Formats: sequence, structure tokens, C-alpha cells
Amino acid sequence: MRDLRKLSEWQALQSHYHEIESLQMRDMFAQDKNRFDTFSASACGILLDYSKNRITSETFDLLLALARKIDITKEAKRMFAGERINATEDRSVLHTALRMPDSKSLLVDGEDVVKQVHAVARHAAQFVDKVRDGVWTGYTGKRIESVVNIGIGGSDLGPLMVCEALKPWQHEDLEFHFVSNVDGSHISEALAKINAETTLFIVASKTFTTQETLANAQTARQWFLDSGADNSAIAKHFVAVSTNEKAVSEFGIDTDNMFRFWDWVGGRYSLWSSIGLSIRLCIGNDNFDAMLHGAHEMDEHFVQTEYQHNLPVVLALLGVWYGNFFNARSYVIAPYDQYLHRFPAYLQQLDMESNGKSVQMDGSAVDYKTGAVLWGEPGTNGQHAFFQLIHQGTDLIPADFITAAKSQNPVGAHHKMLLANCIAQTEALMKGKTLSEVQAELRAGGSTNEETDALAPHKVFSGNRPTNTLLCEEITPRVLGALIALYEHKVFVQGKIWGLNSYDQWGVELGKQLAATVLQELNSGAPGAHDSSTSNLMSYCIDRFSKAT
Ligand code: G6Q
Repeated sequence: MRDLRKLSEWQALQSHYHEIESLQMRDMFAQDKNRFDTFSASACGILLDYSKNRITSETFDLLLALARKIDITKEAKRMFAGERINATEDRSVLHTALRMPDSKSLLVDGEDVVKQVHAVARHAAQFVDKVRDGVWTGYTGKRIESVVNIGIGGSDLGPLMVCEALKPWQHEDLEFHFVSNVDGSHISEALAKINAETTLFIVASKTFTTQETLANAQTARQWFLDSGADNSAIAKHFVAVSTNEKAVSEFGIDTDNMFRFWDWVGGRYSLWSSIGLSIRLCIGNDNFDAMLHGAHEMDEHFVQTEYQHNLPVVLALLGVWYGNFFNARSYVIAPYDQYLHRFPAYLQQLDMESNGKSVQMDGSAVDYKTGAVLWGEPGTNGQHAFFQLIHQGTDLIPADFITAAKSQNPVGAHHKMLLANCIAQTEALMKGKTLSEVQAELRAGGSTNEETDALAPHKVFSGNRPTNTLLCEEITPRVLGALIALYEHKVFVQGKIWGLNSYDQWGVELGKQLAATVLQELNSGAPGAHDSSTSNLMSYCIDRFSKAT
């Protein structure tokens, strides 16, 4: 067992924290005109400004020393080479192989996985071209107009987030729906908007055993048959993305229409694989390839770049700095880009499912905090809602602001207003507003001394609230690929520092089992032996079921 808190590098950070805890960023900026140059880095089209953090050069050196101690690059190379770093599932973790160019090769257990990846990608690309060009038609000969991706968790959040993020690249004759929730309202709302003759359903499930996805897929199939189509038409309208050929076939989908991937692709890391079929259909193969290319560039940056200029390493170290030393328990993602509105939800799964763990690789319990609660909404909306707490609440909540200099929809002055808000928020969070500044402002506005004394404390902003800004020229497929890979590797680095297996998800597996008994008893109308809360909740529902019929 590695005792993180006993490492000399960790203890040095702990003592240093007490020394710099009260330093104000506004003073550090005033004293060092080059602070931005010192604490910013660029790679793969992304500028990371991390100067508005509560760090000095010494802090940063100590954080880098921790990264060196953990030997992040060595660990990353083990992952990239296909070592079975997901020990609890005895699997390699090779989402990086999904974006390697076909000129490369990677032998894992004697197989060249890059060759396999590109063979499957070609299969998907051919299908995608046929659908987008109207060559693949529905059973009545009409071209496909609607695509419904049925999947949940990693088989939903990534594709949905990217299709939204890259909407300006969406095929103009195709519309997309994503159905994930087992709540019948989700599939019903989608089915109400589509025409069976012109719809393609993608059933996306790595295991093809996930209850919600199978229930939604069954409902979609029945709706399709009820619309007048017969079984032979299913092959034209239902395709699967899975690693489980047997279950796909049992469901009734022709395995010729199945797009494969591998158990070494984790669900939340799978958008680069066949799980990205809906993305390919949405933005086309060339744009999908550009996204892969951007991600691959970030992979290379991550393994080749020294730590102080390495974007994933820097972001990860800053997260550890606040989480473990300042005891920050949550972390905000604020994309100032409406198309990135699902990015926080996507990152929530990526980060919290990967590092929401409390045992180390060897099973020993950690005695330090691990993954933070991650949340967020696009700016400027967040400013009119939860930003109040970030500015004046009692918690320290670090935030990543993500934006682009160019808009996909340059309407009037909108984009400059968006950027002004984004930049001004980070400045305000850093500087705050002191009591004397507030008093001077109030007096200048004509307030009496009494009024000033009463109001001033409410208008004080402590400031010193850390932010990173991730700025790019434009959110293109390539930049988005790099941005996603950046966060994937940030999660990897933090997982390594905390000694976790970031690639299993036993909490999700539990959820997959838990409902079975309750469902059986709801069906039978007789709650079994449970605690009084569980029994009464079930009885309430059973009672209402009978009244409804
Ligand atoms: C992701 C998780 C989880 C998974 C879903 C769907 O890393 O494992 O979110 O993606 O539970 O699983 P299937 O793709 O197997 O249906």
C-alpha cells in the first residue's frame, strides 16, 4: 500500500499550504506583471490560463515534484501500451488506441489493435456514408431522416454531448434523438416526433444487457412493427453497437448490422469507438476523423510534454491542490458556449465515475479525499443562478471556464458580450471587492454613512476564488477532440496520484442489480421483507397501480 500522505512531496505541499493559504491573488498579480506568462500553456489549439490560481512558483514546483514522484509519464505509457491497468476487471484501457492513425500499430496479446480499430472504423464509415447520402433507405425506399440513439451512461452521454457540441456540422437532412432514461416518457417523446419509414434506431450497449437500453429498444421495435412494418424490415431500421454479438443476435438485430468494439474500451471512454456511430452520422466521417486527430494530438502532448507545460497534468495537479489541501469538495465546469451545454454532464460521468472511489488499487482504504463533485451549466446562464454561491458562499469552488474567440453564429454583438462575461467573471472571482472599495463606491453613489455601514458587508466579495480559463480560437471537431482527451487524461493523472483504479465502476454495476427484486415484487403486487420505508413506498405504488386500472 502506498501511503500518499506520508510521501515527502505530499508533506511539503501540506506545509507550503499553511504558508500561502492567506496570500491574495490580486497581490500576486500586482507584484508580478509576468504572472500570465509564467502560468499559462498552450497545446493542440487550446490555451490554458491557470494564472488565476492560488499558487506561487514554489507551489507549482512542489506540485510538479509530486507528479514526478508518481511518475505520471511512466504510468501513462503503461496505459498506452495496453498493460492491464484496470486490474479489477483484468482489462487493458485503450481508448487512446481508438484515435491512433492507421500508420501505427500496437500489439496487445499478439493482436494489432490499431488494425482492428481501423477495420471496424471502415465498416462504420461505409454505413455512415450510405445513410448520409440517402443510399441506405428504409423498408419503403425512403431515405433516413431521423436517427434515434438508444443507450445510457457511456453509451449516451458522449455521443449526445458531441452531437450537440458540433451541431453546426450536423447533416442538414438528418435529425437526432437520444433516448436513455427507462422512464417511458423519454422514448414516447422521441417516437412521437419520428416516422417509422424514415428512422434508423441505433441500439448502443457495450454489454447489451443493460435493462434501460433493452427496454427502450424493445419498445422502439414494437412501435416500429405496430406502424405496419414486418420483421423483415427490422434490418433496415435497427443497428447495434456492442461487444456482445450473441445478445445482439438474440434481440433480433442482424449481426451484419452490428458495429463492434472491445472490452478494453470503457463505457465513458467509448465515444471514439463504434459507440460514436451517431456522431459519425451527425457530422460525417471526415469531421469524426478530425475529432480523433485532435484527441490523438492531445495523447501525444500528454506523453511527450514536460509536466510544467502539460495541460492534463497541470489541470490535474491544480485539482488535487484544491481538493486535498484547501478541502474544496466541488468543482465547476462553465462552458461559455451554448453548444457545449452537455459538456458538464459528460464530464460529470467521466470524472465522478472514474475517481469516485475510496480504495486504492490494492484494496486498502484511502485516508484522503478523492474525486470532487463536479457540476456546471453554460455561462452566461450560470451567472444568473448559482454563481452567487461561487462568489460569496462559504465554500471554495474552483472552476474551469471554457470558451472560444470565434462564434459559430456571429450575430450582432452577442459573442463579444459572451466573451466579456466569461473573462470578467474570472477577474471578479480573482480580485473580489474589499470593504473599503465597497464603502467608497456606496459613498460615491450618494449613500449616507449609516446606509453605507448597513449595506457594505453584503456587497463585499472576498475574491481569491480560483479559475482556469481554457480558450481556443474556435470549437471545431479537432479542438473538441483535444478538449475531451485533455479531461480524460486529467482524470487519469488524478487517479494515479490518489492510487485508484479509474477504469472500473462497481457502483454502476450495483445499480444494474438493485432494482431486480423490487421490480419483481412490484409486478407481483406483494412487497417482500424490507425495511418499513421500502415496503411502504412499494405499497403506495402498488395501491395506485390498482386504482389506475
Ligand atoms: C461507463 C459505465 C456505464 C455504462 C452504462 C451502459 O463507463 O460503465 O455508464 O456505459 O451502464 O452500459 P452498456 O453500454 O453496457 O449498456
